[in-house]
Amino acid sequence: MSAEYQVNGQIAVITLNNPPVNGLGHATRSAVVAGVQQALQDEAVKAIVITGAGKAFSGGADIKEFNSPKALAEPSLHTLINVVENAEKPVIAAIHSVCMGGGLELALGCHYRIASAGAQIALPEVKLGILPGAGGTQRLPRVLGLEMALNMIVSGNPVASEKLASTALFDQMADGDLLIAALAFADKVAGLRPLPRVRDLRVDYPNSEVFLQLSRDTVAAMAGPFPAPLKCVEAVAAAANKKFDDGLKVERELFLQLVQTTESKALRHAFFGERAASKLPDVPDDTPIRAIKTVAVIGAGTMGGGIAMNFANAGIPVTILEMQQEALDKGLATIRKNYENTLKKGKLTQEKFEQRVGLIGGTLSYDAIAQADLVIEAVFEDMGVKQQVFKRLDEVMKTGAILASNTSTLDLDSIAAFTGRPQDVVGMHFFSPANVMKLLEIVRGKQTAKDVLATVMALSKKIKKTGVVSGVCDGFIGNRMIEQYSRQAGFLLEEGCTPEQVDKAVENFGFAMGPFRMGDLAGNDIGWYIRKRRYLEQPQIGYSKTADLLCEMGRFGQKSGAGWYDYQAGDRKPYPSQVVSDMIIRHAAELGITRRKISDQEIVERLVYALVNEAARILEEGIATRASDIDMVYLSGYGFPLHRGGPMFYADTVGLPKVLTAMEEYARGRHGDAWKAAPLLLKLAAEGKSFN
Ligand code: 3H9
Repeated sequence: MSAEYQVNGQIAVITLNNPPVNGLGHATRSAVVAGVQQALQDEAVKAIVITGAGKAFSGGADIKEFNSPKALAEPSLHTLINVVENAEKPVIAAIHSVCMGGGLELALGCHYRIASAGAQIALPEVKLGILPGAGGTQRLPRVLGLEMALNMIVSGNPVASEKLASTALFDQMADGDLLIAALAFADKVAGLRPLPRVRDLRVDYPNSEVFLQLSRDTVAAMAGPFPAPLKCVEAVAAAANKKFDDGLKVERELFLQLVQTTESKALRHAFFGERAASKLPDVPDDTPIRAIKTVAVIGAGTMGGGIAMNFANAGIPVTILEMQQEALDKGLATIRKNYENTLKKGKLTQEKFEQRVGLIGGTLSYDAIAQADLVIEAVFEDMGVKQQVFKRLDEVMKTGAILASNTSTLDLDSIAAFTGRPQDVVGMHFFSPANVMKLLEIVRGKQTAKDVLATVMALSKKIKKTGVVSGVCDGFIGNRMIEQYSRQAGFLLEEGCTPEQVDKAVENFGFAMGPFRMGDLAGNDIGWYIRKRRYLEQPQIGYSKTADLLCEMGRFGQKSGAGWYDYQAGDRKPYPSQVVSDMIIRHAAELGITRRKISDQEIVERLVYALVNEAARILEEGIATRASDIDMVYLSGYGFPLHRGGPMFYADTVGLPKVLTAMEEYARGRHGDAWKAAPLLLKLAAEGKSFN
């Protein structure tokens, strides 16, 4: 059922009922229009209340219908709002929990609005790359004023209903039961005429053009590659400068333009991708989860400390285990310092600071963590060390505890085999800095139990991470792909690029950081260590030796004061390095390579298509559940540009046949073997299909 109709005395109550958030899809819109018409025809009915069942008034238009015929099918949201606004009996919106987007636009079309405290009020469309397209940009400024409305529309951020209590948005705040209050209010206004309509209000703002110009300048500077924020300003400007109906036309035109943009499609893809990632086809939503009330972390290094902070931030007590008192003290002091910095920046209250610091303890004894519900190992990336830790954990941890490894490359199934309870072992691969980065790769071993996966996926939401499940393979989803990207970056140096040229090209494409600046930040020795292992295990894989030569020079990156770039003391700014440039040119000469001028387009294509090709294999092998999971890994953990939607979405946008044609071209160059197309990519391209 998409909306229920009931008559309560003289008042008709229409309850939106389209779980999970009462999205205004076609069926719901139709049901509400039918309800209003029924109420208008029923002489016994004097007023109409519209409210929402469950956990929302309404989360807005049904995003799943966008770009489908249902989105525009009559009754459209416009028609619905017109029917409500032109009704001859008062219509009252009874708002609670969530009132967003089209939901708020519907409420603004009602004659009166009554709200419970704590409801989230927002026009979040800009976050989906669009603007409120059902009158929100014209009506909100009429009740909140130009400035407050513009801020809400351009930011998309929710405001608590009680903060808007004194504005013309709400006629009354409900104390106690919302429906009882709404019915009483409806009785009170049932006979009042004329019916107030938001569209009839004026947008009063002296010198509005000066304010709007300032807003255009500020928003243009902040919007980056996204067109929607500036269009939001344009639509709001129309509310100030034009008659209501003309303003609506401007809004409609801008909405239709934005909804077709790749940027908006990418944002919507990311919205649904994030939610889809928390679901596994063979782990049903009702899988029981284990209670995680206490957590232990093994290792007080940068990673262990960052991981611990996530749990303290979520109010979960966490104990860090170290082998030496000195290392433990150092780790705990670093955590404290991190929190102090946040406190100093005013991003944490004193009370929260003390609470969080108080939730993190330290120990040198395994016995002290035996009762933890979850233990996460964050020790040195070496199988021998992991073996010692997991054997010990198997001995001491209580039955039912989840044993997680933060390994980024090692075989989780081998780690699980060090214990007598492989079903309880799972990978929780955090990304550095672990208290900041959103991504959490959840690694599913062959024997990982379903309730363990369900628990960790639920926990990832609690600690505000984007959890993505990966099967077991070298590097899992993210690092396995980045290896191909890094290989291409290395080959490009030999063939003619400088590190700064490569970095600049991918940063212009939209990556947060190019591969060489990233290497200097993360530490070039990490990749060196992994490659040394690969040279033994998989000698057939070719790498550029430039990165090894760099490490042999002791240039590990920012931490050693020099890497691909030079650094000055106390400054993280990278300066092009003559020494590195000489090394690259010398090495290319030794290989007999005639260096050439390489275009930015080639740089970007080689790096990004290398990701895409490996991702196609990952998808085909079932390491990732769906293409959008891979996009979520890259958007939340590797700085892939959000407006391009992730590597798979981007490849779909380019067109898979075009991607393949470029790959064939690169396969004719050096290291052509790196461009052997993944069978899935070939298949989809041949069938005219896409990844997503
Ligand atoms: C709009 O209104 C356009 C108009 O201006 C003009 C039109 C002409 N549609 O986030 P959660 C699903 S644009 C369809 O995990 P929470 C979501 O996919 C719209 N589905 O829960 C998920 O489904 P599943 C403007 C939606 O409690 C489930 O709900 N509105 C929609 O943490 C739970 O989601 C927005 O941009 C939707 N509109 O947060 C609001 N919204 O279980 C976007 C949610 O199958 N939504 N779903 O994975 C949100 O910000 C949050 O979902 C909300 C709930 C705060 C509502």
